[in-house]
Amino acid sequence: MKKILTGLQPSGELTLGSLIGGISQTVKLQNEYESYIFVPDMHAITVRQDPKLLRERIRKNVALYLAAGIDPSKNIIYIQSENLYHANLSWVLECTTYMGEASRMTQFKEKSSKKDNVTVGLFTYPILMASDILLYDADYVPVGGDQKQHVELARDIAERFNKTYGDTFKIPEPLIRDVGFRIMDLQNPSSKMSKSSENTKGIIFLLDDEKTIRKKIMSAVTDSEGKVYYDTKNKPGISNLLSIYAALNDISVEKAEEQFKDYNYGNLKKEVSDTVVRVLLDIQDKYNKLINSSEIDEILDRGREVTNEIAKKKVEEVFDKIGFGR
Ligand code: ATP
Ligand code: LTN
Repeated sequence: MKKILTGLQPSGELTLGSLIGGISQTVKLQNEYESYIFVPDMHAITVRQDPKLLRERIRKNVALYLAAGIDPSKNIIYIQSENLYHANLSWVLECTTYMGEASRMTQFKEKSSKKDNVTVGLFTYPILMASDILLYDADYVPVGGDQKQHVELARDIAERFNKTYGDTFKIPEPLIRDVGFRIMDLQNPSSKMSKSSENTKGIIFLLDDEKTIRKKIMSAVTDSEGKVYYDTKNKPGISNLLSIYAALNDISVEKAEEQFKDYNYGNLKKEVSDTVVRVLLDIQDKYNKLINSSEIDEILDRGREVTNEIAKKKVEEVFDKIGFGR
């Protein structure tokens, strides 16, 4: 069976973008693949985190994965920092990566240009991500469009290592969902809906209440043309609403476009709100039952055990090949 592997950072509250671009892909694929989903808490500290909040969010992430349909009997679910091999392999991979290729990462360029105290960790972040992927010989990595370049870097690193030391790593491929691969901010539809943005008016969090969800969608920025059709360049706001609707109802954007072609913007927003509310209230209901349960700890204990065993073997193989130790 082929393997998929993905993770969602606990660096902020998960959003509708995280659900559509991240979790829901794994939910769809979990029956056909051996599936790994984890919480990359070590990635989260590339920017400063409050320790108490970070710990809360790690647990919240896991509860949300489960509430959104990740089946613990079909997935290995774990926390990155509970497996020390991730950081171990990452060092070796840092020494397999050139400054030039790491410097080309768009996400680093974007994030570092907006901050004052940029950490070295933010720069080497994609290499830790390569380690996450290569440790488990993942075939496919379901991610949003923004992470494609990082998976491509993991491929390049794996190929280089294999060429130098002999066949060691599987070459992974990104798996980008076609509909809604990039959900945009409702107030600023030319930028990604991001859990780390300062202005939360344009972001739907998975745990927002019904009133807030409706208010945010009804006040989404659109355009003055008054016609509903998909055109991300000239109509980013309307296109985003169509993408959200299509992704959550599992239909094509064309079908959504056809369905709403005679709607005015107010009615379109109302329909989109109804869909988002339906999906998120169902997730929240399940989340509330899970968040304080011991089920989460049992699942994570199992994940820690299984992944440590797999990762240990891979790291020992790597250390042996590069000549470490006695
Ligand atoms: P942010 O920039 O919001 O802090 P991130 O990219 O670090 O977030 P994660 O929550 O770690 O986000 O991402 C989990 C997955 O969801 C990734 O595969 C990412 O590509 C995807 N994703 C996040 N936001 C969006 C979005 N707005 N549209 C589509 N996919 C998204
Ligand atoms: N960088 C990713 C989170 C992430 C990840 C991974 C995703 C860390 N390690 C390994 C897939 C595979 C993000 O920001 N969304």
